[in-house]
Amino acid sequence: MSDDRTVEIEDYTAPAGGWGSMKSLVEISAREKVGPEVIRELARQNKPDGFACVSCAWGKPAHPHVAEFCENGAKATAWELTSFRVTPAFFEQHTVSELIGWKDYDLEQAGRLTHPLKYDANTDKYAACSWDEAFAGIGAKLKTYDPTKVIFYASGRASLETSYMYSLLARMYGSQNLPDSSNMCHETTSVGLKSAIGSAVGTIHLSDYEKCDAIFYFGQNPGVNSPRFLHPLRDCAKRGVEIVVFNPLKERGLEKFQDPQNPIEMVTGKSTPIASQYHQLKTGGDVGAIMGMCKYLIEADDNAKRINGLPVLDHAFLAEHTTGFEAFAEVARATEWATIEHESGLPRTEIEAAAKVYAKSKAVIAVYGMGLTQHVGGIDNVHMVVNLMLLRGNIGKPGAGMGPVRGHSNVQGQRTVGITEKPELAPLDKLAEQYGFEPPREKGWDTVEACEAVLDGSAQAFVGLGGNFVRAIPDHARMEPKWRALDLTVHIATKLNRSHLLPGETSYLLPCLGRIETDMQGTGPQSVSIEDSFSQIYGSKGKATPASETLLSEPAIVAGIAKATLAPNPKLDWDAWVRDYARVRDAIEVTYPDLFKNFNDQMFTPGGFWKGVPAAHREWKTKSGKAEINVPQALNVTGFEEAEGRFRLMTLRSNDQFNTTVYGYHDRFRGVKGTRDIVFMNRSDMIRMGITDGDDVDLVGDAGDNSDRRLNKLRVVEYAIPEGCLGAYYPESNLLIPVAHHARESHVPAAKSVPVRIEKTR
Ligand SMILES: Nc1nc2c(c(=O)[nH]1)N[C@H]1C(S)=C(S)[C@@H](COP(=O)(O)OP(=O)(O)OC[C@H]3O[C@@H](n4cnc5c(=O)[nH]c(N)nc54)[C@H](O)[C@@H]3O)O[C@H]1N2
Ligand SMILES: Nc1nc2c(c(=O)[nH]1)N[C@H]1C(S)=C(S)[C@@H](COP(=O)(O)OP(=O)(O)OC[C@H]3O[C@@H](n4cnc5c(=O)[nH]c(N)nc54)[C@H](O)[C@@H]3O)O[C@H]1N2
Ligand SMILES: [Mo]
Repeated sequence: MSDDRTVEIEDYTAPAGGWGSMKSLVEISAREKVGPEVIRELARQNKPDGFACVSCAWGKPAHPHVAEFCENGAKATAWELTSFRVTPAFFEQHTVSELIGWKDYDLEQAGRLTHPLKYDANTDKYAACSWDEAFAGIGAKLKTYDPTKVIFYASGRASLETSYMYSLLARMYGSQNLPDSSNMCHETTSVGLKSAIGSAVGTIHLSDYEKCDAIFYFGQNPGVNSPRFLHPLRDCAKRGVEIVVFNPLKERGLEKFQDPQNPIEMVTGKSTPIASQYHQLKTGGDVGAIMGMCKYLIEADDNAKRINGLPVLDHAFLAEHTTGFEAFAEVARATEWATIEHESGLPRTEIEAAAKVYAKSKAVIAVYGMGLTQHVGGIDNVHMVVNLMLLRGNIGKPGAGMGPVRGHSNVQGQRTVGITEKPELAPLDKLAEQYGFEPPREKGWDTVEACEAVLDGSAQAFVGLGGNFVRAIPDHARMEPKWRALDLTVHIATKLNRSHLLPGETSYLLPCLGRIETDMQGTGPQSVSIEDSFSQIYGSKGKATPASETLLSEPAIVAGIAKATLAPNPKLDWDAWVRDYARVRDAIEVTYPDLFKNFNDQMFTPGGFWKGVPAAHREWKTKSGKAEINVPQALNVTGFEEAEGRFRLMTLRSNDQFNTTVYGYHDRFRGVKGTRDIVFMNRSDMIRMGITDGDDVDLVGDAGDNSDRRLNKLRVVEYAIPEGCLGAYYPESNLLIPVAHHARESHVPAAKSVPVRIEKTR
């Protein structure tokens, strides 16, 4: 069932990209037994007239490369176009109790789901049912609940059209419980950027990478999670742009890159070094490190003023565009270097070296990902990056700005078209007028609140549009038993995963088309649209043969549930929308006239069309009307105190996974082969604890909340990771994270600094 699971741990010295990525691609294509169709589809991937990759949210250039896909994007395509199928016969052979013992890898490797299924508690099996039966069954159940107790979750892959329909379904039903995967991901950005600069998203365009002269890069791993970013990064490095990285781990994509599309590099083995400075700070040490840089810059500016030298800060910008500078400057001046060094784990010399690059640069981009957002003090992290950028006016000018790298291909877009639990973020009055109904006005549940509602029994039902929710959230051992107490669970999915194996009293599994497949409806083949990390919106056309004739598209499934659940509404014809998705886009344009002007005409613009971001042109939609410089609550963002024996665990993605989808057991760049059951550990910590490389240890939760959380038998890998920090793979390690351990305000689970202890496995 599994692929090669011979365990080997060794240093991997090759660059990101290169032959390693070619080999990895060939391996997965062979394993999925994909047909020649995959080659045709790869040639269409991320092209103006093709389909938008189902992997990450990186931008799709107007003038793409011949092959505008990366190793991991190609894996995602092969994964969706696999020749394996999970038919009703599969479920006749396996009970749910048996399947729940399977590994994440084996469940998804079984193949694409083909038929709608209903769980039968008597046989403990899923069995095929008709689509009509499924919709009628779900509708009948939903009608019996208090809508405010029903969760409508969405993973960030579904298109703008599906997402708009799904959010309408929930609100017309009476629920604002519309969390999406963003709640585990970049919600910290949405909250932190919104409060600081008045726009909840990144402020740069892809083309700004051609104009910047420095990049400050925090906690994002491009070689694995957004490999097409390696091309602009390589071009920047070649142009002499300084790339200053802050990351507890030396990630290969940030060190060197060999372009698989460049025959000379491939044949000669040449690669391009990426980072000009690499600072391996402690996990949770970014506020300390950035405070150090700000202190250096502010004090250098104070000195310049004293001697009538050139100012270091952009005072005109600060005066015209910001508030809060003086209060922040006081804190920065008063913070001791010893404290900064301790909290960041970096020596003053390193922090000053970084600050000097910042001081001399004219246009700086700040990049970040989960390394900043998934902490208790995640908002402080985001605010500190903004503070640094504002000191020299680096937001809202060419070649400069905030560049958060989003996760799922349409996660940003889902929020744009109404998938949000926050009433103030959806145009409720407009929806009320457009569709003649009274939408719920009270705040709904986000991911953490949905988990709490399942734990305390107040949630009645869960509907999931994609994702593997129960596996992606924290605290598995506490959550899973409670999940089965739900009255109804419905999953719309392409492949079997663990969440499906925790059925509620009544449970349906609804298989859908993937984005790469032909979506044939009444008016012909349909296109969908998505929004990337740069707020560019574009169309995507699926052309591959559907995995099964019995699949429905996501819009058709959402419409099916809606029609079975809601009273008919003369202002909304669900069937007409499914016949022609252009009508859904018309409706989106009516709801959001400013963002989606001429949506249908514009959606195939090469490179997409821009929805507009006010902060990108220095329009600050904040309370004060200016960009706000915030003082962080604390330099330590972990949310817990340091204590003897307590480690900061960061949960990581390997190079062989897409979230909870495990493609394989190798993590090439980190030198791990054949296993995911490892923990990265620093040499001095190992010596202090009498642990040697290859020993087995257990990780034990150390949150002090009287719950036992234990992950057994991980092999220790001696690794270049800062002292006091550990790394282990997600989702296996999620059981160590308490539900209550999340970012303040944004409620993103704090998966990058989890308090744990280590015990030798007995
Ligand atoms: N192939 C592939 N692509 C993906 C995904 C995938 O799983 N596989 N997932 C998609 C999704 S949904 C998302 S959200 C993105 C995630 O992409 P990323 O944002 O890159 O997320 P992670 O890999 O979880 O972690 C990012 C980095 O944070 C570093 N880090 C950990 N703690 C800290 C810290 O305290 N400070 C700093 N400065 N760094 C820290 C880690 O060492 C790691 O390099 O990728 C998307 N793309
Ligand atoms: N400890 C820890 N936990 C984390 C993270 C972390 O870094 N550390 N990261 C968090 C982040 S950033 C995220 S985004 C979450 C995401 O975590 P997941 O929920 O795992 O994300 P997905 O990739 O959306 O879910 C995979 C499932 O989506 C289904 N699927 C795939 N394609 C489609 C499709 O086209 N349509 C439909 N309907 N279904 C489809 C498949 O059945 C597949 O099993 O995990 C979060 N959890
Ligand atoms: Mo994500």
